[in-house]
Amino acid sequence: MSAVPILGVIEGFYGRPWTPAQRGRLFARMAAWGMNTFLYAPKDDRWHRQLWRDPYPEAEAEALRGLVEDACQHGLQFVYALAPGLDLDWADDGDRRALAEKFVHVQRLGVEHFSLLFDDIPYAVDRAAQAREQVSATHHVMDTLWPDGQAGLLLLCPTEYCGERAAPSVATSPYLKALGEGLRPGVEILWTGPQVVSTEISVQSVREVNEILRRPVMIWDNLHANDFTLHRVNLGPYAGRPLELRGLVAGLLSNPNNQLELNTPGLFSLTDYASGKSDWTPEASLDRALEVWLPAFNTSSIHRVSLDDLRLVSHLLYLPGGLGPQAVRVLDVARALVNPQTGAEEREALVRELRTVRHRVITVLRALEAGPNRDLLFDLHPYLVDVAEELQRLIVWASHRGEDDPEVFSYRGSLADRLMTLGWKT
Ligand code: GDL
Repeated sequence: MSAVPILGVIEGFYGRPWTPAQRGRLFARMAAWGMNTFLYAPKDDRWHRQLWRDPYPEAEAEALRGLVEDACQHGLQFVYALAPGLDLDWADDGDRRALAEKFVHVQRLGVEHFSLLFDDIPYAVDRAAQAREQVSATHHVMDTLWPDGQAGLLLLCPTEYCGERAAPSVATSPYLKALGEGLRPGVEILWTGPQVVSTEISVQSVREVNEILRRPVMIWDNLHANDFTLHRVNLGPYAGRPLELRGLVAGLLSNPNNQLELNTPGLFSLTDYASGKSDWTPEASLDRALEVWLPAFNTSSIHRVSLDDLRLVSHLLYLPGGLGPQAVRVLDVARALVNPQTGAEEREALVRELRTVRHRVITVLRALEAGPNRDLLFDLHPYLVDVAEELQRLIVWASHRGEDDPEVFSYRGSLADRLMTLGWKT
């Protein structure tokens, strides 16, 4: 039994939205794991954000209707989000009308729960005034949708949606204060924690924001999001959130990796956290999640993937806050290998260790290549290849030291890789 009333997934990332078939698979998993809410907010559905005023064309409208039905059949609340903030002019009657009409259009497609997103838009000079306009837009939408009183969820994503965006601070932000004072109690407010991608969300930080917003926040969790980088995918557990947090929030919604098939560890572990007992730990939760995920890897008779192999893959591609324990070891081994002080004998042992790691990564890759689960293969392939290739280059280089150096260090990364290695801190 989940300790939070609203538990689910946000399709809220930038980039290619999921397909109806992908969402169908997600809904089945969410239902099986005990989640109850799906927030539809793909930044690059044009009618969600760029063309927010326009109704969905016929084919897209039918697809949306089908999606709402699909969610409903899986027992999930489907929340439709509109993101009008890029150019909504609240002083303009036409825009007020357009906003109301768009929500009614979506309501006619069967949607019962709604959301207004004002994230990632320019700040007004007077932020409190900006908040008051957003309050007024939200109430206008509610009154249009529900003339007899609120009949579904209404979620609002503020422009200051995390601690680092609150000015001058969470406790003293005129913007957050105006939202808290102005918004009707039935409106839930989304919050990503201290940062956009919060590696930790403390109890104290949530108490602070709840106080100024005068309600428990609904967490929009970007812990597993990866739309801001090509360099990583997040296969670690739900972590960095104390269990006590569950009693302080209106809900927990994860905006996960773009690669749908790679979200089983993070999403399963989130549901596991939501219903976890006092001895719950991220590490144990990860193992339970990987057990659920493992059969997806063992669909061919040619290669077998073990739970240990999968744990290794998860540790190599872990969480934004840090590497998994086995990746920490791999990095230590690699550092020792490139250290000129390391003796020949030790080097051999280190190379053997890296070969084993690489072999296990390749085993996972081969198992997927041989099986029918192409979606999982294609989602995971780039990341496994990336790790295996870099390990191989290191192994070849280390094995040839003292001989003619093979050409393994020609630079293969991008400008972005080089910028990342500059080592400055924000
Ligand atoms: C954001 C965006 C979100 C994006 C995420 C990670 C919120 C509220 N908005 O700021 O769409 O996926 O960062 O890049 O999180």
